[in-house]
Amino acid sequence: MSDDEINLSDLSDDELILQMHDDLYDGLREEIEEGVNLLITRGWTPYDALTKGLVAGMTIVGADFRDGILFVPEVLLAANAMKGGMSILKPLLIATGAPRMGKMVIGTVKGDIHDIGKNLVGMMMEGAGFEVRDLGINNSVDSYLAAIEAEQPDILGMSALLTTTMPYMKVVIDTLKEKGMREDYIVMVGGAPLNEEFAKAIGADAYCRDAAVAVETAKTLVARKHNQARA
Ligand code: B1M
Repeated sequence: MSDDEINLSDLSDDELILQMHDDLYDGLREEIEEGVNLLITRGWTPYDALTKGLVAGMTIVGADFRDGILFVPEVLLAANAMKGGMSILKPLLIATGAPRMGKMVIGTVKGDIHDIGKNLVGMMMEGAGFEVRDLGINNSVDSYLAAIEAEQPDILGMSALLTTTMPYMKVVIDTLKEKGMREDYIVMVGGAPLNEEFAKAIGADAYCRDAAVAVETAKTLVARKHNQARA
C-alpha cells in the first residue's frame, strides 16, 4: 500500500460513508466490498449499509450522469461496484427468518436494462419473507405472461428507469386485462421516472417509490387480497 492510499478501517463511520460514495463514483468494487464488510462488522444493519453507503452514492453518480459529467462506461463501473456491495448484503437481508408472505414475479420492462433498483426490491422482498422470481431485464409481455402463468404469484412487479420504457408497463397491464387475468394479480410498479399519477393512469395497483415502500405495500395488498379471498 502506498503512503497516500487510504486504509478504510482507520476511518470513522461518517468518513467511511463519504469514502464509499467516492469509491462507488470511481467504480472501485473491491473497496466498496471492503467498506460494506466494515460497516457490518461495526454493527450497521444491512439496510443502513445499503441505503446510506450504496444507494446514496449511486444518487450522486446519477446526478453527474444526468449533467454529462459521467458517461456510460463510468456509470457501468459504478453499477458493478454497487452490485459487489449488494451481493454481500443480499444474504444478510434475506436471512431474517421472516414468515412466508406471498410470491412475487418481478422484471425490468422491454427496452430497459437497468436492474439495480429491481434487484434491490427483490432482495428486500425476500428479506421480508416473500418468494421472488426475478425475470431480469428487457422483458416482453410474453415473458411476463409466461412467468405469471408458471409461477402463479400474488404480485407482478415491473421496473422501468427510462421515460421511453415506462409506457410499456401499460402494454403489459392492458394485455392482462384483455386476457381477463388482471384481477388475479396485484400489479406494483416502480422506477425513478414513475410517480403515483402514472401508476394510476396505467391501471397498476401501486407505485413504489423505493424498495422499503415496495415491501410495505406488498404486505398490505397481499393481506387485503387474502382477506377478500376468505370473505
Ligand atoms: Co441509465 N439512465 N441509461 N444507466 N442510469 C438513468 C435512469 C437516467 C435518469 C440518468 C440521467 O440522465 N440522470 C437516464 C434516464 C433519463 C430518462 O429516461 N428521462 C438514463 C439514461 C438516459 C440511460 C441510457 C439511455 C444512456 C445512454 O445509453 N445514452 C442507457 C439506456 C440503456 C437501456 O436501458 N436501454 C442507460 C444505461 C445505463 C447503464 C447501463 C450505464 C447503467 C445501468 C446498469 C444496471 O442497472 N445494471 C445506468 C445507470 C446505473 C443509471 C443511473 C445512474 C442509476 C440507476 C440506479 O441503479 N439507481 C440512473 C440515474 C438515476 O436513476 N438517478 C440512470 C439506483 C437504484 C437503487 O435506484 O433504480 O431508482 P432505482 O430503484 C429504486 C426505486 O426506483 C424503486 O426501488 C428501487 C430501490 O429503492 N424501484 C422499484 C425500482 N424499480 C422498482 C420496481 C418495483 C418497485 C420499486 O416493483 C414493484
